[in-house]
Amino acid sequence: MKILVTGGAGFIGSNFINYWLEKYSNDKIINLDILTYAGNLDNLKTIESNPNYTFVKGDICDERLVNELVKNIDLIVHFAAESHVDRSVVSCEDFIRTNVNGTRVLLDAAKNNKGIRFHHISTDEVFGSLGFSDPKFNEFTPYNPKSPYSASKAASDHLVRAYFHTHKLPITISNCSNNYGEYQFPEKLIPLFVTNLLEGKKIPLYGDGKNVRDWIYVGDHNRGVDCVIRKGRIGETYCLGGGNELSNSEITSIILNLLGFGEEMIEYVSDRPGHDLRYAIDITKVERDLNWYPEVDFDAGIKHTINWYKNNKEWWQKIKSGEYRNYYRRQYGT
Ligand code: NAD
Ligand code: TDX
Repeated sequence: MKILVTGGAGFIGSNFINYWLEKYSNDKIINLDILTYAGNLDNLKTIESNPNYTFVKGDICDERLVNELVKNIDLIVHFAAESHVDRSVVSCEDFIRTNVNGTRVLLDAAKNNKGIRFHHISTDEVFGSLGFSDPKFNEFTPYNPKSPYSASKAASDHLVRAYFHTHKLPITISNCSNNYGEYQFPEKLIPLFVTNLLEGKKIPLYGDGKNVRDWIYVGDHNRGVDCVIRKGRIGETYCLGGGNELSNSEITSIILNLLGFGEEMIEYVSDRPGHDLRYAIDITKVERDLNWYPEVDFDAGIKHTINWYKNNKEWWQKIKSGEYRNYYRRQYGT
């Protein structure tokens, strides 16, 4: 099989490429990534000389390039996106451009070149925000995105489904909860807090810290994507989640304990505007239909992740001393 992966130099996409080429060593992957601040070829060092892997630096919004690349492709796995909610609060122009129009460009290219299967990577944030005692999100939950990021992802999900209904494009969608693991860009909660503590810096907890997320190890997410690609029904959506609901305060305490720091390292900062209270995913459908369930328990996953950041300081120090440093200064004034 020949696969076009978009956004394969990011956190989840690079994990997917490493996973896929190890498991399906005869498949060929083209990785189309423009290398925004979040794209990093260091994430792909172990496979860069694999003859079945090709990297193309380019924009998913570039119709000519995308049309060229999809020739002879069997499957598109679409990870490329602007992915950070806080950035979408500051400005959402890039989010609309990449997440909405970029997805449209890929869908058109798939439509115009018969026989291409399209798998779209999406998020649980399209469903909005749960109260503490609300039932979890599932495949029937109405869309109700609240941030500019989640609104752009919801728009892309709707477009993908519209191309299935209107043009009979063979699509599937997966909506996953919060990922964690190695190579996650240190702007997201877990890698930001871990790397700050490793540098002896404080950790900025938004609001009262009571917001809840459902955490999944990135490798479990990508095994789920694999199951949806191989066994999912065309036209359908699959919700993937880790079954690990934790408040941000709970996550913070776990990280502080594992790194041997106390609560004095917490800096309570103003809340994210429009901060979604709780995400949680009901995985009944994927367990029943695809026999998929997360395998990495949170205690083991977070220890593994923290150790990875401890042992790979060069990877994140390079990022934090570059463009990201200016971003961090703007956000937190330090
Ligand atoms: P990331 O920000 O780490 O990586 C995104 C990648 O897309 C980067 O390599 C970037 O260079 C690339 N990219 C951005 N704009 C592009 C463009 N115009 N053309 C080509 N490449 C472009 O993101 P991530 O956390 O790995 O998320 C990947 C996907 O998974 C996204 O679609 C995101 O919405 C979704 N998702 C993420 C999570 C999570 O917890 N991180 C959870 C559920 C779903
Ligand atoms: O410095 C911080 N302090 C803090 O309290 C950061 C960066 C975050 N938080 C809080 C906000 C959230 O409640 O931690 C929680 C997690 O925040 P993020 O890591 O920014 O993730 P989130 O906003 O939940 O979105 C993530 O999961 C769903 C990904 O970034 C999305 O791409 C994915 O779709």
